Amino acid sequence: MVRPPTESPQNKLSILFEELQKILESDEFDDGLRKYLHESNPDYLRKIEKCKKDLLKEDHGIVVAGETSAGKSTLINKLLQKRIFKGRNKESTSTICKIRNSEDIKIITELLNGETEIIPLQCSIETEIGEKILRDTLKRLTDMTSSKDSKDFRSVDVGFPIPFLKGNTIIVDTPGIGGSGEVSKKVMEYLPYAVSFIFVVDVGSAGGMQNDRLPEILRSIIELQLEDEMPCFDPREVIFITNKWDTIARDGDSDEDSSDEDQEEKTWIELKQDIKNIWPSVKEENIFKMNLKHMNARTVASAKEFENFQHSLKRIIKGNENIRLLHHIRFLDELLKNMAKGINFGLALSKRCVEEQKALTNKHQAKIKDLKRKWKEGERKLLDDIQKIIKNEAHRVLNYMSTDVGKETILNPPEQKSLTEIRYIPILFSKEIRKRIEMYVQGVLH
Ligand SMILES: Nc1nc2c(ncn2[C@@H]2O[C@H](COP(=O)(O)OP(=O)(O)OP(=O)(O)O)[C@@H](O)[C@H]2O)c(=O)[nH]1
Ligand SMILES: [Mg+2]
Repeated sequence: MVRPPTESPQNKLSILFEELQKILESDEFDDGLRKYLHESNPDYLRKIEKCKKDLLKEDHGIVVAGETSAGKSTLINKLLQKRIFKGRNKESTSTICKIRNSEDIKIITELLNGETEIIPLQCSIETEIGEKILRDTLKRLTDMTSSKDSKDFRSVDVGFPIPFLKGNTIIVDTPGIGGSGEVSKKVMEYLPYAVSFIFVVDVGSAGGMQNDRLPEILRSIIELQLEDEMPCFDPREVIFITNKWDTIARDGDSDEDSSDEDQEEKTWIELKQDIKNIWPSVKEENIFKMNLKHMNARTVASAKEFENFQHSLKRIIKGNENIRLLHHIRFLDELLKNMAKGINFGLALSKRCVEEQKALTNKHQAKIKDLKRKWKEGERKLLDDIQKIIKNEAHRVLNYMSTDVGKETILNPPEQKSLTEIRYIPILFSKEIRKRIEMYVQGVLH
């Protein structure tokens, strides 16, 4: 597949993703931040990888897909108002055909082995002859009924002035699903490059939607989406064209009581329900009822329906302009915002820790200070109390000692000899008196 040029915005964005990836995987990116980002953007590393891969896809393909002979190539002719493909009654489109807006008419082929070749075309698409030259060239390159070699191309890229195709949006014609295996494989391989789909359903084919091979593609698309391989694809913007309503039998097979119109209306309601069942996100206004081959004055309803379809398609094309770039820029922006939030959150958390620790230390210090203050106060009070007790006790003792009973009890305790019985030798006598007073004081203090 063609890669965007080095200087292209896609490439620059891809480099940005690569740098971000390195930062996110480095040790500097701490676990707290990683955890934060996992919650805001689950699986962010895998998604970045997918973004990088998706940005390398140059094509914004609106892929026209459906069963063989459903009318895909006819639809594209109608859209371009040019008969660039020849309608065939049997399986015809053999390869992916990308149709893009380009000032000059040009065709580039890509072989299955990746080799590309420019096919020179000297004509103007605005002239009938120029249109025929292009049709004949494409017949040779994309139509298996004309050339067996056309199967060897992986894709054929055709450009000419198509004003309604904006940006790098392209319309992609695909081989029918249910055709020869090898061509179906090309469609499946191309699915991840699609940003939108137009599914064409042949209402006249036996069994209608029940037997259609379309659900195979739809299932593959759902799987690709689940694997994040089509991040820019919006399943609500899928278009279903139910085609070939003119081929529905009006031969009296229907109930006797109901008219052909009633029967057609019943089929239409059932078909819409079948489509909603297999693609629940489809919008009712994106299911169209058409006769692509016989769109003329007689089929006014079909022509009106085609106009509505063109409006829807133009809206989708406009919505898909630079879709890949915008989608991935939005993801990068969200990721960076969440990283910033995560970093701020981490900073706030660590700041809170420091502040909390500081507050705790202050609290402890205040507590210690308070304890010291209380201790000082207590100590003083205690000393005061002791002093008071001592003072009071001293007073009490002094008063007691001053009384006759006191003097008698202190100086003549029962277990000691009476002072009157002690021989009076002044030094020894005064020593004895001091000893008896001390004995009393000791007794008071204990
Ligand atoms: N009766 C009828 N035939 C139609 C209608 N639309 C397309 N056809 C015819 O159906 C045949 C197949 O049409 P294509 O446009 O080649 O179909 P396709 O889906 O591109 O087919 P492949 O490329 O082989 O998968 C052609 O002969 C068309 O003319 C329609 O509304 N009614
Ligand atoms: Mg075709």
